[in-house]
Amino acid sequence: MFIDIPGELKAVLIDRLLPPWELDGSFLAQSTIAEYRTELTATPRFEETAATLRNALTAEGGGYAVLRLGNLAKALGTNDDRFLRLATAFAAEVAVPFSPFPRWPLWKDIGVKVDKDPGKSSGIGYNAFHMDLVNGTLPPDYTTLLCVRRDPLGGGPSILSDAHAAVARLSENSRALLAESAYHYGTFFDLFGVGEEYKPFPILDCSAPGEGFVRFTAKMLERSRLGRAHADAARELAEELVRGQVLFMLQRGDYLIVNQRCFLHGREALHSGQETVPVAARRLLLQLFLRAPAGGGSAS
Ligand SMILES: O=C(O)CCC(=O)C(=O)O
Ligand SMILES: [Fe+2]
Repeated sequence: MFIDIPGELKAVLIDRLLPPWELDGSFLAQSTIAEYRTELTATPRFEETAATLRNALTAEGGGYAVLRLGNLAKALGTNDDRFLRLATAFAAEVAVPFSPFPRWPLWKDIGVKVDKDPGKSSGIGYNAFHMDLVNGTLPPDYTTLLCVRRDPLGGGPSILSDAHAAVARLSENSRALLAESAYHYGTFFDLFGVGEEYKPFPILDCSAPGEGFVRFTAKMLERSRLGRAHADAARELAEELVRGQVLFMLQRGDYLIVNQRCFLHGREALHSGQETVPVAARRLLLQLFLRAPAGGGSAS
């Protein structure tokens, strides 16, 4: 689901100077949320665009959206605070922005590191289907990625897949295995706002079919020791996710928002030859997480 910023809205947003944001702990302060909303609700077609965005993320069968901020990025520059404040204001219309990493700023850089595990965040290889912060009892409701620079060599399309649809295509036996607390992944250190460490966890919880998190990362298949039957069921899920995937290339200024209760995400490999690209010219995303207020409603 791609959402363009209407021309009239873009024209006004370019001249709108939002104030710097404030944090309350690791959450965007309610005063900032209110201030940004007051500034923007008067803007023609802002509310309508925000409603389209929320609907794309929460409607039946929905669960992700790409808000196309490329025109704003072009007019303001992606390094400009004004651009990041506008992206933050759109995010705040979906749910409350927060940082689970106490030592990081609200928006976290995801650059390209040629010497990192290629399958992990900021690695150069295939970043398999996953949810972010999978091993917290309360993962972020939304994960969001703002594209500052695409891979200059042309690789790295994003992949998205409807998690509940993939689960529904599995056998009952596999689903029963996925519902057992037999899975674990990664470390849990110095995190905020995502609950406690969950280890081991079930991939499927006892929510009604089609609801709840599908607590999954295909990265566990290679990086966690799992029992044979449980690993096989997880592998089947990974295959179904790929079968149902959509794939697209994020462009400069594209803002991908993923409802982690519905969709899992990942990224195909960057193009070979990243070591020949200067660090400052490599692909760069900014990541921000969102928490929906308890009760499942949107932030507004
Ligand atoms: O590089 C990307 O497009 C995705 C990165 C990602 O999913 C992550 O770092 O969690
Ligand atoms: Fe991710």
